[in-house]
Amino acid sequence: GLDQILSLHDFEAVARMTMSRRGWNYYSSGADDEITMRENYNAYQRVWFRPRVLRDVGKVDYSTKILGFDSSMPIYITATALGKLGHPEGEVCLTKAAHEHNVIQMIPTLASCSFDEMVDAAAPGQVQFLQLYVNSDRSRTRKIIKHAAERGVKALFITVDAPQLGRREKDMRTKFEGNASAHQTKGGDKVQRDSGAARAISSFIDPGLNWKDIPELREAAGKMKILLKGVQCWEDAVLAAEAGVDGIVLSNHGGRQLDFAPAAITILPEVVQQLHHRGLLHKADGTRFEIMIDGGVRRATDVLKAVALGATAVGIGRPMIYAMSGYGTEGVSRALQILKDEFEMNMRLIGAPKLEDVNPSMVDISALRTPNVGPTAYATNYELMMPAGI
Ligand code: HOC
Repeated sequence: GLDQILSLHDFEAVARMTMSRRGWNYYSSGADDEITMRENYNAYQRVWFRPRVLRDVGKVDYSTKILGFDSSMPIYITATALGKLGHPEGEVCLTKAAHEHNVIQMIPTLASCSFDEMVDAAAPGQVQFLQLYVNSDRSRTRKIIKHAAERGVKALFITVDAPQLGRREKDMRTKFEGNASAHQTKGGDKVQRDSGAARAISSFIDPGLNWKDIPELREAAGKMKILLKGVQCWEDAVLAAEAGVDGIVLSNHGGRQLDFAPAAITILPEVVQQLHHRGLLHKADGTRFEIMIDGGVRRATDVLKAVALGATAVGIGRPMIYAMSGYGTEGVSRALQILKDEFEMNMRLIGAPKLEDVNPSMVDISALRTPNVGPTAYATNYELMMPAGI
């Protein structure tokens, strides 16, 4: 049962054993040889702490603000598509658990639940962000943005790492039989039903999207914050800051798009440094150009490493979907509680009473660029990870 789940890994083990083959193949797959997907996880093992002692850690506070909005911890539930492949209630489970734990949910464009269902499931005042794929038919995109603003969404995350779908062979081997017609483009492009869930839902996305489109999207966003999700090098981080967006997510889409894209944590230090050198980290109004990262996060220690290196917050995707798949809202809630417990303990052990204390001096990144040698702790042996009695 749920009480035997001790870590985010355990949810993955349960999901693998209990999910439909289609669901598992969709969520767990990465692009090509899944090198980037594994590297996302492995890279965190090359960042070590420099713990401090005697710092009065009787009380620790890991609450923070993300884009100015309160969050109980420096994480958010990032967008993942097709939640009902995991659980019949779909993404509203994420919405409800996010509220219980005061964390922010990023609503996915390609969710199984409708956008309105996810907003309706939110508690009064609950902050939600929206991840957005830009449609080849821009009037549709403008309509979505307008509706999001009317429904109180606080920030838009424009996905920029997916001009075309990555090749996830595990997913492609499962035939998609869902009703994908809603996602057909206006021009009548055929949805390819015979090659995986991802391909069936992605044909409307505009590969022509480019930097010149950003001002218009910025304008359409109005009072909502706007960020680019899927930046993968410092040059583009600089262009994003110069384009006047509110921040970026360094992300390779969970290793599902370009294989051999770098893990976000490995490029975070140079992104922060280059923005800092150009005076782009702080905006004229005193707010920060926020840098978030995602991919491969399974532990609060991973998040603390990212925070130490300058990330505002870290997106967690697959682990939340796995928790939801096994146990619905309760599972996601448990996953978030596990992370809170891990934050509390690890902030004590590194000697950081507050998140502001988690700065670059608290990590040693000398091994960051050295590839892992030999087997890593990446848990591919799911039988070993499986908690007893499940
Ligand atoms: C070209 C569009 O984010 C996934 C989802 C959907 C991908 C659409 C990509 O499967 O990673």
